[in-house]
Amino acid sequence: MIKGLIVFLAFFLCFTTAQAQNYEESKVPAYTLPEVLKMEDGTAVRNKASWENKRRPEILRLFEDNVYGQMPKKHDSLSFTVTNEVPNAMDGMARLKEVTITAWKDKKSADIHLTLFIPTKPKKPVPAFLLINNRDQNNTDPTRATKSDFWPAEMVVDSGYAVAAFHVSDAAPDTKDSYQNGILRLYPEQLKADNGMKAIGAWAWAASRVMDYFEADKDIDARKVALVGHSRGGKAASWAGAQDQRFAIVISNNSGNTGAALSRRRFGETVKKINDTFPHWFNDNYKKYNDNEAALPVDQHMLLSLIAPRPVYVTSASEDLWADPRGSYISLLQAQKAYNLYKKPSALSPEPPAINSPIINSYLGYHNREGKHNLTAYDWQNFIQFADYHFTKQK
Ligand code: GTR
Repeated sequence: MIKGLIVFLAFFLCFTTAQAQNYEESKVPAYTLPEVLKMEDGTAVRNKASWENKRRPEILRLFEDNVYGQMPKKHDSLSFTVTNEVPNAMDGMARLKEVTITAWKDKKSADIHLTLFIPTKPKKPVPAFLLINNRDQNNTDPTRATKSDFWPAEMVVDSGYAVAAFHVSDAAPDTKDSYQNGILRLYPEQLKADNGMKAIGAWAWAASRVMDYFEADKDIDARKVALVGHSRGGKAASWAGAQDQRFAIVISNNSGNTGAALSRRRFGETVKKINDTFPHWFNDNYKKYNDNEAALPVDQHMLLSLIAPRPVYVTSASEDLWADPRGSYISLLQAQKAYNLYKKPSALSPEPPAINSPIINSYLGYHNREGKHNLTAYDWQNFIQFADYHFTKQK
């Protein structure tokens, strides 16, 4: 009898929690987005100069304080150690380099392990794709015994790009009890601050250290690096790209809540849901906005606007309602305002494009792939076309 009651209660709780998330467009609440081009004091931003000198830094600070946490700028030193090199990897198509990037601060160090394939054919330096890998390490197997569409390295190399990846666990292990054991060991003060960096910030920080390495590797054209992240990795890639203007292209794949999707729409995953499930991703201040999105001084269109004038590509998947495809597209549309200051053309239509109809020839690119939440060969094919367009065809 008691057992029956407990089973009933468990089902009831699961059911009501699942019901709490909205998947109906008609139930999206009315909302007002903060203006990309209006300062907190109400001053309008009319040109590049006031965007770059005033509004952009203001938005960055708002995201640091209220969402992702501070991005520590200082370390004592950085070293790069090539731990393995295979000149004829991928049947001669590429040179493999495995590199340990070590950051030192206050006599403490943290390692980020980079796997990098550089095509042997084209002239050096070559443009590159960097993936923040939030899935199993096998997805970026340096031996290529395991191959995965999550990181189709052969396809990327065959298209004339170097392809690289690091795993999020090096920067911050992805649990609430262990995220402190990566690069946050160098920045213990962050753990005590309400606006302190947590896991997503740490992953973004690590992407920038890889960029430091690229700048030192003569085979890589560091001015042509596309940063890719999927889902939680896509949130980190967007934040890294917003911060670090050395990333020439930013690709936010199925990044959803606190990635590309607008929080105020409360469609699919919400701020409360993400904070409750992943308390170690965003800073402590962000918890104040649980069920209180209207009080946020930012929304995610402002994160995308920070990438301007560099090309940005956002994706959704048709069955991935949790990540709010429509809300991600509206967010991208709103970010256009910053691109307009630079007169960077956009081919975005007012309504989201049909499924599997990518928008490539545009500073703001997008596709909604048919299928589930994932990073697939289809997605990568479009990333490559987007990079081809911006790095070679469109000058
Ligand atoms: C989900 C989470 C999403 C997304 C996803 C993923 O559980 O709610 O925000 O990050 O994980 O990373 O695949």
